[in-house]
Amino acid sequence: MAFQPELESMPRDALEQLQLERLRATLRRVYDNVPLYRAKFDEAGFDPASIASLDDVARLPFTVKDDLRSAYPYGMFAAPLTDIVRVHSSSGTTGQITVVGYTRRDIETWSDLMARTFAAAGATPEDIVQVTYGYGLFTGGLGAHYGSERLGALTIPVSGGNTKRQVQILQDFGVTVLACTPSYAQLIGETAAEMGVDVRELPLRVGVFGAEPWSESMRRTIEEMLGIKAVDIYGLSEVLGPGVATECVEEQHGLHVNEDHFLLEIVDPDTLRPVPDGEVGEVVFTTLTKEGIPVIRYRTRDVSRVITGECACGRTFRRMERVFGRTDDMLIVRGVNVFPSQIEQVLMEIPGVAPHYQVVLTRQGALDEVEVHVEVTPDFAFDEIRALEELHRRVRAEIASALAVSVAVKLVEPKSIQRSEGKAKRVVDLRDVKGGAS
Ligand code: DLL
Repeated sequence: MAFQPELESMPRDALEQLQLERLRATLRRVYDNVPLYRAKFDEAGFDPASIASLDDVARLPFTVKDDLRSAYPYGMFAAPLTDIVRVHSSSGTTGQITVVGYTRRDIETWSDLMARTFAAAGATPEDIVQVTYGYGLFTGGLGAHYGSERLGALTIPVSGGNTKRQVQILQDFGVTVLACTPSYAQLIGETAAEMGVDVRELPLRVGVFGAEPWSESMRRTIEEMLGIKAVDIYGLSEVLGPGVATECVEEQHGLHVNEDHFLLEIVDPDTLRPVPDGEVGEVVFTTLTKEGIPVIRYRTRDVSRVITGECACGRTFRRMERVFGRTDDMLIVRGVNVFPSQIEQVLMEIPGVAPHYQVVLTRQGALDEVEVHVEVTPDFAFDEIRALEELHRRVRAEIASALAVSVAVKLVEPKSIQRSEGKAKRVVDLRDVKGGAS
């Protein structure tokens, strides 16, 4: 079901007309209010009034994370601070944090888009939603919270952490929808099992999972463990927070981008030229209605592609494929590009392998070495050398056959890989640590 069917199923020509009008207004707004954009446009010889069609967007300069860093904290806001009612901050692991601001209207839009997200996942006002994304500067908690309330669902603002209490609430409050990262959903399932609670017996039926890359086979693992439908949701602070794109539960095939609010492009990360639909590249967004901090051609560093063709659910918004990973997380193993999520996809298909792994990078001389640490399931006979050797051989062989490059594999004991209550850390980079991994 759609939350705003008249918008989400708009005819394409009406949608493109709306996008063009909104793009014009956005360009005017940033040119008049944000010195950085005025300077960039002037330098590129771009007159915001000259935009005649959506294709003209290719003439616009890109925006990158460093632009936001250099404008820290409020320098890229396009509305006066008196009109800003909320700020969030991005969860970057390196460098200075970036700050994003929302006007009251931005919060309204965000709430609608997150209500769309929950509705697309199959939630209704009858549902009881446990929001386990972190509340705070991270956009996940409050973003999901406002959307669930906007939909009219009963909303439980638990935030992340205290996993046993999460299970308790899941069990006692009649929760039907769980919103958290896929890796935390796994930990909740595992913890429930240890507590003797079978989540499959509970009323829980839908997971609204995102904020980190996860593979199709991870989805199936989680769906089976929890007895639910798991839906992928995508977004980023610089563009909005969650609510940029979402899968529909009917098809679970690609994430519908809320195109009435965001212009989607996929570009070749080297040439920065837009690639044809269906080709893989870096995802770029231009916001069309944001007031607090509009972004023009923001380079997300996320890698995906457009799924061509119409979706059977009736939404007309184009779909992007689940994000494979970030260009920063892409490994180059003897010349072959590999994303951790591709390794995950292979691992999850192998019996005896638990849904917990880490990719450890070290440097041996001038060469980068990759070792995948793979946890075995608790029922696996870890002390049986033969079984261990056989599993080790199989994991290596399957990765090599799927990715066309072989990597070192280390099987590790159950529970030895650190669990996450938010975004999982799949890549451990020890290349700058003296002596490498021990
Ligand atoms: O993670 C917003 C969010 C919250 C999305 C809750 C979904 C659910 P940031 O902390 O700014 O915002 O991180 C954004 O996370 O550029 C992607 O690299 C990654 N990411 C987010 N959703 C997905 C997803 C939030 N479904 C960054 N699949 C993005 C893969 C995702 N990666």
